[in-house]
Amino acid sequence: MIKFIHAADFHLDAAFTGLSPELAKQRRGEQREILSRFALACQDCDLVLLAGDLFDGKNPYLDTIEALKACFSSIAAPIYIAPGNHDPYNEDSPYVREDWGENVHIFTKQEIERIQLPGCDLYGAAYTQGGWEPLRDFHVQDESRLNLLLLHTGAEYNPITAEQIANSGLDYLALGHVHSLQVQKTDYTTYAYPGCLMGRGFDECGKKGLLEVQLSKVNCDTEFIPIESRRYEILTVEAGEDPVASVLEALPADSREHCYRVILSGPCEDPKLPAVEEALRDRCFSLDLVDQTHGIRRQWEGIEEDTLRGEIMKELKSRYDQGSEEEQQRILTAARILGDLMDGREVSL
Ligand SMILES: [Mn+2]
Repeated sequence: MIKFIHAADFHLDAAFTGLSPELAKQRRGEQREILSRFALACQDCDLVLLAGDLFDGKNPYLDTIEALKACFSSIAAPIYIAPGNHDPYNEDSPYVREDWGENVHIFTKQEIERIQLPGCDLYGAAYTQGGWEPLRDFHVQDESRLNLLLLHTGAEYNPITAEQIANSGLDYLALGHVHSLQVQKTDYTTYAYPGCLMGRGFDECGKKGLLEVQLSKVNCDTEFIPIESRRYEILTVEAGEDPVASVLEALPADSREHCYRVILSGPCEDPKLPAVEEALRDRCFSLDLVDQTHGIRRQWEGIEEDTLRGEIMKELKSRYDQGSEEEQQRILTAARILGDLMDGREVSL
């Protein structure tokens, strides 16, 4: 059995475009601190597999390069890197320019290479320009060994298929590119994306981290290990009569550490956005407040008119009055959406 760490998509020095310039700078600094927590999680393993996109672009800050080098040198295990589409292996890549230390091996070619290690055969390839099918005609060379493949790949660049994975003879396929955690199995092969190491926007919500894998010929145990970091969270809150109180009640105790998108929803005459914003300012690392409330009085609005709107509202109201509870909910939603559409408001679902 071997025990290894599988991580990917650090995206160091990402722009954090959703934050103010000061907060974005702070977050880039924090990315470097996260590396030391990452290194701690890599103690006590046989291998570290990094499946690309460690850098967000080809010109990371020097401080970032130094932080990553320090991270690598504090890890006892050998580290293998398969560069990704954000940090492709080519002549002006930091992977070429810098000396990453003796325990770091970087795959350099857009073709699968085999490295024979004491506990396993490790295969890997770099992303250089994309446009190939890494697993086409691939099969491991020695099925009696533990076989691992490290690869940064996505459907739009270097597609792989479930059938190719199933025919690969691999025990574990360590992937990068997809920023959410995914662990899947064929009859024989476990293939996984650990997700990104830290969130950078509301499309990367929740806890982020790495996979710790214990692999033998008969078993594969994967454990997700979160790396403490600021999270992105989306919170939908029924505004109710007192939107400030509703939002404060919905926020978890550790909200100050994290980036929040708070969506105010439901019927509400006045969502009191400035007051909500003021109340939340010190309760979140960053706040993106979205108003999706709809006015109470807008229900059946225009029903008295002698217009198309009036006719539709009368029809809906009569169905509402005779409908079951479930139908009434649907009719209310329909009436609200119709009202929004006819008034040219943004439709809130
Ligand atoms: Mn990526």
